[in-house]
Amino acid sequence: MLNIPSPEITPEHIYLSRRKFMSGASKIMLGAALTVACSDQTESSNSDFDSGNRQTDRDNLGDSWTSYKSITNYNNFYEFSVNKERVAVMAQDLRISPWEIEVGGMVKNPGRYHVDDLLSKFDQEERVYRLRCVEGWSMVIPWTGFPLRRLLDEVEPTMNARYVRFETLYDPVQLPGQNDGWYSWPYVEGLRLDEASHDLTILATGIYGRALLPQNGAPLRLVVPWKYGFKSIKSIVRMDLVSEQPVSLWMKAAPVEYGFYANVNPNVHHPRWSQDTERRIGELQRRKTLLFNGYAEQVDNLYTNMDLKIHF
Ligand SMILES: Nc1nc2c(c(=O)[nH]1)N[C@H]1C(S)=C(S)[C@@H](COP(=O)(O)O)O[C@H]1N2
Ligand SMILES: [Mo]
Repeated sequence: MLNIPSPEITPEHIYLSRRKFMSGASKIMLGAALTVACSDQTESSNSDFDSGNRQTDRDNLGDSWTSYKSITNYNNFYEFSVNKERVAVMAQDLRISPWEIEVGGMVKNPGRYHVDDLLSKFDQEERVYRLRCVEGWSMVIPWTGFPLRRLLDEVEPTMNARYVRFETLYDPVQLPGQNDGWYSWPYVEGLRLDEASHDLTILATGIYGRALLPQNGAPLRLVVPWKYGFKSIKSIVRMDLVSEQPVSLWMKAAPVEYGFYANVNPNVHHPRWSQDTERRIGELQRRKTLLFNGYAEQVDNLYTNMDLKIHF
């Protein structure tokens, strides 16, 4: 039997469920084509960027940053395209300024914020994180942003608030993928309040010290490095503090495949593929996937006494 290493060869998370008619053989050929296209593009170096006054160009496990070119040209953003290599072009005209984000629900101080105001209000920090997509590929991305906790402190969640629910812009004209009736738009994600308040959880505004580009979720996107990439919702316009666990777009689309927690976990496999290993974009060898994407020391206390196979 041909061992297809990962669903990365397919362009979308629920590819198989949608395109059952596609034969195994043509899938493998498409896979080969995409892999070639991808390695072409990831070969490029970071040399066109001055990393002069940075403290490091590696993450905390010693891995090098993924090239800016790959980070900005190999994207999952279904509002534009399910083809990772087309997202960057399709997204370039997204109007990202002015941009407001509304924070409401169970908070003492609901409000609307201009992204520009958030940028001046909160110190922007650089955070180099691994991003592990549920499809089995990963990158190391030097984000700029600020802890989500800062904004939560500002709005003051009330006693009954237990979760944060996030929403992406809904605008089928600018985001043509939202005409695809397979999914329930807008893209929604959620975190438990303690996860949202964790120091690793940031709202990102930049990459490589530059302003975030539309394909990466400009002007403001969530980054939760110990969870699969799909939790890191892009181009956020709304956040609500709620008492009930939010239902995300992926939970609605395929509840057996995508749970609420989505913690990176090599011991809990996707029903259609293993999560044992991943391919770091720009590298040829697959590497072992780490529990909580290598951030177990920082986050495993959030999940004591929880069965991660049930709460996947
Ligand atoms: N709104 C929105 N957010 C999204 C997605 C999406 O399709 N729409 N894709 C997710 C997935 S599956 C991944 S892996 C990451 C990819 O982020 P990147 O393209 O910046 O690397 O974004 C996540 N956030
Ligand atoms: Mo992903």
